[in-house]
Amino acid sequence: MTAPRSAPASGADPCDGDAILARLRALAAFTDVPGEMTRLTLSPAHKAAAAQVAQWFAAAGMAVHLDATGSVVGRYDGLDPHAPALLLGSHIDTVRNAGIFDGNLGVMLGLAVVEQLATTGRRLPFPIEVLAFADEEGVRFPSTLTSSRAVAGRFDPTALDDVDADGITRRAALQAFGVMADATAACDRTRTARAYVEAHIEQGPVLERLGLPLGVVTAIAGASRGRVAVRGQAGHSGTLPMEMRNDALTAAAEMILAVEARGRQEPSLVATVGTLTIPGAAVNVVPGTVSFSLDVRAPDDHQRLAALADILAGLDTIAARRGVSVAFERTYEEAAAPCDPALQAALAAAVARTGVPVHHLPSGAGHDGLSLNGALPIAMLFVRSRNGSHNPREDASAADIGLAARTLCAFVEELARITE
Ligand code: HGY
Ligand code: MN
Ligand code: MN
Repeated sequence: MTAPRSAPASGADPCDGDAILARLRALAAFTDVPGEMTRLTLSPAHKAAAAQVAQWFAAAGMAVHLDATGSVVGRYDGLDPHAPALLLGSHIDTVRNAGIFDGNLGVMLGLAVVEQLATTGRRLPFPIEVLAFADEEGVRFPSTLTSSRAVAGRFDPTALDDVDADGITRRAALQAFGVMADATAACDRTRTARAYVEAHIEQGPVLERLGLPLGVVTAIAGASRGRVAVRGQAGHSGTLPMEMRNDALTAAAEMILAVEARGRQEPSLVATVGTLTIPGAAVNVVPGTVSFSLDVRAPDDHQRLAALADILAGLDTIAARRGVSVAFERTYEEAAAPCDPALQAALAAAVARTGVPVHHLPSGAGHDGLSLNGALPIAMLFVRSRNGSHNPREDASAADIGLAARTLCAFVEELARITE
């Protein structure tokens, strides 16, 4: 536990959007791939970024520790140190060649709230904790949300045996990161926290189209993820007649288009194939083995599971017709998570206080709040973003970031008011 140090420099405005943006850019320097934002969970860049976040948390007057899943946890005590804490934060792991806002912005906004309180010496009736979750994107290992699941008391120990593309287990990666991988029970906050509230860029076009800087999230879409393995018969591309082929790649190609077609059938459903792997690929070899990822999401769980069932049945039909085998391994499943109505109302009141029209919207993207569904009340504040997300053009303005910081500050004061 790092001893809390002094509050931020006097006179600085913790909610200044340009200053928060500057911090995000400084944090983006911690990347595993120079020239782009790639910070996979428990990587060297993640460790350096976690150290930097811990330093900022400590400078803001928080007591800081690294939890057993690699998340940085900062605590700013309240008047009653035994009161259940309000958890703020987001994740600092990224996808490959990401933007600098996805996840990281929510952590910097949680930090800004504490800095604002520390600057004025304000203590709320309850503690605030800011979490920089270590594992939300699920890019390096097959399972994901392990950090927030640990906070929800739902950590699955089998995730420690997940293996990355280099054959490194999550357990080994956590040990190299410097944490006790088996101590996740201590992460469980279900009895010592009151709520989890995350600010995040919207990552979609809604707020931009409406010309609104902020949005209050109603629910987070549920998701099913997995890996599809297609096995045919490898062959010589020059000697194997077309009618005798069991080509795993052309079968997979037809399957991938079938996934897209099913996803298009309903407006709020999405179905995506994000990765395609062809082991031993060569220009003159008919592929015998292919695998691809599957990501199916919807705001309604029945809708999502029905679509997944249709997709898997469609893969079987294509496989039978083409004389290949197909197998689906589910690697991730989270039900849709409704946001707490009282927290939504408090967020909406805070948004209104900043003079911004209140708009409620669902989240198609997954977030750490999915893990906490049912364990803690959750809520999310969306910040307008441009150019989508999961790409380096992802963007949010300093003005909107400043507005989000002030809104979160107003939100915690609103929570304090209804608590006192
Ligand atoms: O996949 C998601 O929706 C999130 O960005 N991890
Ligand atoms: Mn995110
Ligand atoms: Mn993301």
